[in-house]
Amino acid sequence: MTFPPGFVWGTATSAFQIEGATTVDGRGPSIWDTFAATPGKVEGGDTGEPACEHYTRYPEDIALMKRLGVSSYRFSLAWPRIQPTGTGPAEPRGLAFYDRLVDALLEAGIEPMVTLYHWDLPQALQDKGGWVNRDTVDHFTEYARIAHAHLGDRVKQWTTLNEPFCPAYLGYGIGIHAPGIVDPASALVAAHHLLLAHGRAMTAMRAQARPGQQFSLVLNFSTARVAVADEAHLAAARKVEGLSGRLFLEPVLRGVYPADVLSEVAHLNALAPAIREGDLAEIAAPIDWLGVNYYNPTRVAPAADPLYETPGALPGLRGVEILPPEGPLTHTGWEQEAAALTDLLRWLAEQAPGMPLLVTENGSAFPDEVSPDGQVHDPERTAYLLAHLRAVHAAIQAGVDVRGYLAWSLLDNFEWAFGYDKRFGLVHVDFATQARTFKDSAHAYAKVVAANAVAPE
Ligand code: IFM
Repeated sequence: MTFPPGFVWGTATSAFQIEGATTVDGRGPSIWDTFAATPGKVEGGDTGEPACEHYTRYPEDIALMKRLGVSSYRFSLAWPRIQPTGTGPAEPRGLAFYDRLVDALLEAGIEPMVTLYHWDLPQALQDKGGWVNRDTVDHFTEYARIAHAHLGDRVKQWTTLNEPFCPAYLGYGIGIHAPGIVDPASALVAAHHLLLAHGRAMTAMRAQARPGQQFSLVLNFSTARVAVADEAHLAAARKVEGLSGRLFLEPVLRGVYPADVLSEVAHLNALAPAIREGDLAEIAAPIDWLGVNYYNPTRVAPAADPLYETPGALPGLRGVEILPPEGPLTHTGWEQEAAALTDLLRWLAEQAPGMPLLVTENGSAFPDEVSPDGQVHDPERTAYLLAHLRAVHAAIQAGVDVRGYLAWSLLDNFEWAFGYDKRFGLVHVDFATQARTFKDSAHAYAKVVAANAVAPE
């Protein structure tokens, strides 16, 4: 099952999850430093230290990418390294780290793909309300301008945000991510401000862009699955997909919030009042491609009571039951269904005709250990990886314009509220010694990359 010529193969990470070195070279505290230092917020009391010590070990990590054979590396910049308090002049030592990283990637023949925001908001901005405060939109735009002006002579691929769903809904709605606020209305306001920050930063970067640069947004999607395709079940699925996916997608593609989603959340009286004239036109600034993160489907059913307040991350959702996932599950308790990725990509192609898609994250956590033979045998991850690659191939065969696949993640890393216990890496990290070991899944991925093809099941 061969992929198109020029198909982009890569891996993805994010700053807070791998860098460590949270107090060096002028870096300011981020909301994740604060959250992780708060007892009970992160499993095992884990923090952003040591993570993978990527701040100093990046040459070794680039060597791992070379060994995988990938041509692209998606990583994020830590805003608090570049502007320690979120505003004001750039910290040269923070920029210098990303200079070293980008230069070393280019030297290795690997294309850097920069994400500006993967959830590590400077704490000083959170102290003023964070993403609920509209001023954060302009601060983000200024940060984007600084980062893009500095690295734009070498970096061609720019993504504004990774998965705005997570900082908005998990961070402000149910509080299981930083900054730990539990208020569904704030979640919707944060979502709007994140989208506005995306659009405004996109326009600011385009205004100073060099030829050949591309700008994008990365969204996460979880296909809703129903046991019975009757009207009530399909309506439940539509509500879930609306609040989790279309609320972020449609304003970017079409400059409107979906009417059904606006009406679903109207009782919170939060989203509509946050929208000002001109916002949606800004959010709809054209993107060059859409990044798609997919891990698992969500099983849904209608609730008996239409006003039943659905527990979980979706702010204001009513009348829907989120059903338990069906096994075998990954270590994060997520259902595994590769066909849902094919369906998702096909659906996106219908939603956004002509828009190139990249699978910017996909992967699975399993409790891996280094075996006595010195290897890491991870048959479940290998099976998950190959099944999802076949699913991407199926979408391409069906005519979807998928340009690349970036495996999550290069390394085992800090998996947010789960701490270091949930391992998503193709490469195992022993956090006590920082030893890196290729897992069997890494060997399998390297084979696929080398062949530009995945073997049929
Ligand atoms: O580790 C995260 C990543 O930061 C964002 N997308 C999902 C991954 C796995 O949970």
